[in-house]
Amino acid sequence: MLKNAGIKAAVGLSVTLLLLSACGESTSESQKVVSPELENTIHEVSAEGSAANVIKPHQGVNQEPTPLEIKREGTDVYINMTAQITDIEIAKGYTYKAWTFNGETPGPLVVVNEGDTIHFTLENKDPAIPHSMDFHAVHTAPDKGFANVAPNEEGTFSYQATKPGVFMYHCGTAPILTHIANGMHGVIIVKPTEGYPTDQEIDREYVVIQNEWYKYNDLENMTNEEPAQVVFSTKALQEGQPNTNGTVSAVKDTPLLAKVGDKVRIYINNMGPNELSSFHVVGTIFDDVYIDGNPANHFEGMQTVMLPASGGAVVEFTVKEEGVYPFVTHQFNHATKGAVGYIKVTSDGRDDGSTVGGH
Ligand SMILES: [Cu+2]
Repeated sequence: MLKNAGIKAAVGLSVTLLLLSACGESTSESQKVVSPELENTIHEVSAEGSAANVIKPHQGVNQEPTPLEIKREGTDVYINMTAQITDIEIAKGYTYKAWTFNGETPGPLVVVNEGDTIHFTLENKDPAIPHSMDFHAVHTAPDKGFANVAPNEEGTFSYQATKPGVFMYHCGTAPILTHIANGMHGVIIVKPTEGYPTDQEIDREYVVIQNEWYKYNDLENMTNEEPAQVVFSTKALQEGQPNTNGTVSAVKDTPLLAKVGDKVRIYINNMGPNELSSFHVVGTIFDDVYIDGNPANHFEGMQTVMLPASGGAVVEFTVKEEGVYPFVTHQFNHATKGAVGYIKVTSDGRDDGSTVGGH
């Protein structure tokens, strides 16, 4: 259960308010085109412009990524994660001093089984700001189960994952928009006890996550403006799969692979924090879709799946010919800001080394 939550929550709130008032000033933004590919223009907030919005205690801090610790004893799952400040390249040449879980944005993929009890410990390595964890996969009183953990402290919380699905997790510390948009979000998959009715048909499965980036640590911009980048990342579901941050072009530069005839499953989730995703794989129709990843929400024959901010799905489709299949959010203003990935389909399911063309 919870350790010292009341005191930590109170300390956390006051520190947050102090920081809010201390770093509310915005800096001038210079936008430039960083990628001329096709008509895609990706507007970027300059790294110099953002440096002034790095709060003082974070200046010069770049904490090494920390591997996720996850240990199982029967149906008890012990998960240790960190809140930490780590530089993340969000577009080529642009590093964002992200507020992260474990030094990744999105944070590390967590996979548990329906019915598991999660014993979650958050170690807050951030020297200045309280953080917390809000798992959408559990029922709990948020002021207890998702309470703030003060800088340089640990908090431990327990709850059960009773519903299967592809859920978002995020930091729930105020202002939540700042914490999510600065990088504190990720995916927890709760595998259904009975599986999905189509499990036996699946040849490959991947995890894909969409998120937005805004002007660095600027709550006004995050609240009132369009995202500067909208990106896809992939997280390794099995050993050997790519595991990327939310970097423009990450899943184009390292495409997902499949073999002709494969039925591919993607666990997809949209972190937002503000925008919808209209998830579509060019050149395919989804044979089966499980909205939010719950087997009860089974749809067939869908072209595009709408994901609200925080929403997830399991989508399954068959790739019938060799080629490169882009996946996008069909809100193309966002696709042009980076939200395009590739699935490369070859005769043997391996990367044949050919250059992936444009789309
Ligand atoms: Cu946080």
